[in-house]
Amino acid sequence: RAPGGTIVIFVLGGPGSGKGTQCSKIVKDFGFVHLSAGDLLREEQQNPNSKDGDLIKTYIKEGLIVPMEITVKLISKKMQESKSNIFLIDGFPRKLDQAEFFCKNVVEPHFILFLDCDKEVMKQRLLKRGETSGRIDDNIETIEKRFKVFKEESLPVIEYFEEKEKVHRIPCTESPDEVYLKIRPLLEGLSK
Ligand code: UP5
Ligand code: MG
Repeated sequence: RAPGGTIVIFVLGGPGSGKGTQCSKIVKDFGFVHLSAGDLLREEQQNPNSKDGDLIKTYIKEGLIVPMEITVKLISKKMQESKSNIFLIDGFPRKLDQAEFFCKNVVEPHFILFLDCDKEVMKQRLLKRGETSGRIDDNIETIEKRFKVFKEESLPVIEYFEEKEKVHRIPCTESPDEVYLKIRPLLEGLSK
C-alpha cells in the first residue's frame, strides 16, 4: 500500500482479451474504481473543448499509443477526484516508459492482472464486437495493427513487472464467468 493508502491494480492484456468485461465484474463485487485508459481517451476525443481530440482520434484509428502526457493526465485527474482509494487501471501502461513514469511519479501498482489470451480468440471477439460497437478501431486493418503494437510495445511492460514478481497471469479463453472465478480470489484480501 502506497503512502496515502492508495492501491492501484493494472489490468493488462491484448486487444479484446476481456479487460473491460472483467473490470465490470470486479466493480460489481468489490466497488473498486475502474479507470479504462481507452475509455478516458475516447471521452476526451469527443470533448469539443479538448485540444487533443484530433490527435487522439488519429492514434486510435491507427492502433498507436497516444503520447503518455495526455493519458497520465486523464488518469491522474480521475484518481484525484475520486473518494475511493482502490483503482483498477485498465489498458495502461502500454509502454515501458509509461510504466516507469507512473511507478516513479504516481504510484507503484499493488499487482498486475495479465489477461493472457490467444490471438485468434481475441480477433474473433473484436470482429464480432465491431458489428455493433461503432469503435473506429474494431476493423480488421486496425485490429492487426493493435496486435502488432501490443506485442512489440506492451508485452515488455508485462516482462518488466514479472521481474518485480507482481504479475498474476490469467488464461482467458474460457467464458467471462470462468475467467472471473480465477480473478476473484486474488482480490478478496483487499479492503477499501
Ligand atoms: N468478451 C470478453 N471476454 C470474453 C470471454 N471470456 N469470452 C467470450 N467473449 C468475451 O471484450 C472484448 C469483446 O469480447 C467484447 O465483445 C466482450 O463481450 C467479449 P472487452 O472486455 O471489451 O476486452 P478489452 O480487453 O477491454 O478490449 P479492448 O478492445 O477495450 O482492448 P484494447 O486494449 O484494444 O482497447 P483500449 O480501449 O484499451 O485502447 C484502445 C486504443 O486507445 C489503443 O489501441 C490506443 O490507440 C489507445 N490507448 C492509448 O494510446 N493509451 C492507453 O493507455 C490506452 C489506450
Ligand atoms: Mg477495453
